[in-house]
Amino acid sequence: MKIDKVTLFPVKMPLVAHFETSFGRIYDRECVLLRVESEGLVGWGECVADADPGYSYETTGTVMHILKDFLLPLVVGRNITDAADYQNRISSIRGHHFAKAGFEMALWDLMGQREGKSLSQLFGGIRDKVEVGVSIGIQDSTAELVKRVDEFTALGYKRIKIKIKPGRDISEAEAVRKAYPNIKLQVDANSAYTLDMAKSLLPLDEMNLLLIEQPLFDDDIWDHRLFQKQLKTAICLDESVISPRHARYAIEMEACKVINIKPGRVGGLSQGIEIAQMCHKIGMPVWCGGSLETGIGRATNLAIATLPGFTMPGDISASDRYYKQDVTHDRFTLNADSTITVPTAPGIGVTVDEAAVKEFSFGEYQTSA
Ligand code: OSB
Ligand code: MG
Repeated sequence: MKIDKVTLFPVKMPLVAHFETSFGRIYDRECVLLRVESEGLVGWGECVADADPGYSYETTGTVMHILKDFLLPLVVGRNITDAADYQNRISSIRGHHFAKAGFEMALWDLMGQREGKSLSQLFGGIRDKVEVGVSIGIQDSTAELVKRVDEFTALGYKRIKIKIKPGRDISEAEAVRKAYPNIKLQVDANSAYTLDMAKSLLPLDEMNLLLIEQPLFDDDIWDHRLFQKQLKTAICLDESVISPRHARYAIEMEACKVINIKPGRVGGLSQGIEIAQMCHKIGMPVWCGGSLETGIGRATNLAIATLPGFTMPGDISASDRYYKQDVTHDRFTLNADSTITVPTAPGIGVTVDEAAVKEFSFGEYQTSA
């Protein structure tokens, strides 16, 4: 695909409700959207950065910088044959996976449109609906958290994830477990504990959780191995698995029993697919994580989650859970069986509301061949 023109839109979108993790609370979500023109087609991608370097070192600002000054000059005006060719061309850039993944997403959209195939078809997906859950942030009180869980279970979500942090962990999980003795429940610490502090999490091991997500440092694999040895419950790595290579390290070290795949974090859909295939081969379950995506990233997350290895519910909730106004005309809704239907139209399979993109944008940038 000859890359003719790229427009970057850093956007700031109000969330329907604040979202709090162990690294902070947000009321709006920032990300960078890419509009890529190629051979008369328009493809869209989403870089899942945020305003602050809380989840990752990448921010809206670093994504704009890396794309403008380093990545786009390597691809604009070039003929890119596929995702492998793209990854090869940008391999001189270290890190910055959100930036890399955003352009790759737009490339997949273009390739799908050219071939008249949906992303799920291009990836070799095997389902038309994906089992999903909801990720609930830290609330002002435990009672408030249980109320939020009540609301989401009433909407039909059959898998609940709650965010935890030191001092707001056992009490929160216990309260939700007591209110819902049989619900699929998991917790996410977003790297808030040291191995030493993690001893305080041992009571979680008696609460029949699906998994404990990223309890230790964001760049750690070894200490997770040591903590996993102390638990019956599966540790799931999120932040630490930044590439297929890191997934292999985690598997070989027995640092986890499950992996959360986020295409952005691992540097692109192609890299997420590689991890999924690696895990599927050895029978390690994976699921698709989320980063409060717009309709663009949500569509591609659904597509990758149709691959055979994705056997656990994803953090891919309905559009209403995040945004009153999205940047796609299409909105995703929850089916009665706690699934979301995967787009079938060519490419990402959703249509972008360009007026909404412009409305949320705070400084677009354009470059062409
Ligand atoms: O750690 O999984 C995470 C959101 C932003 C950053 C990190 C995470 C999350 C979520 C939300 O848990 C998942 C979603 O609903 O998109
Ligand atoms: Mg996580």
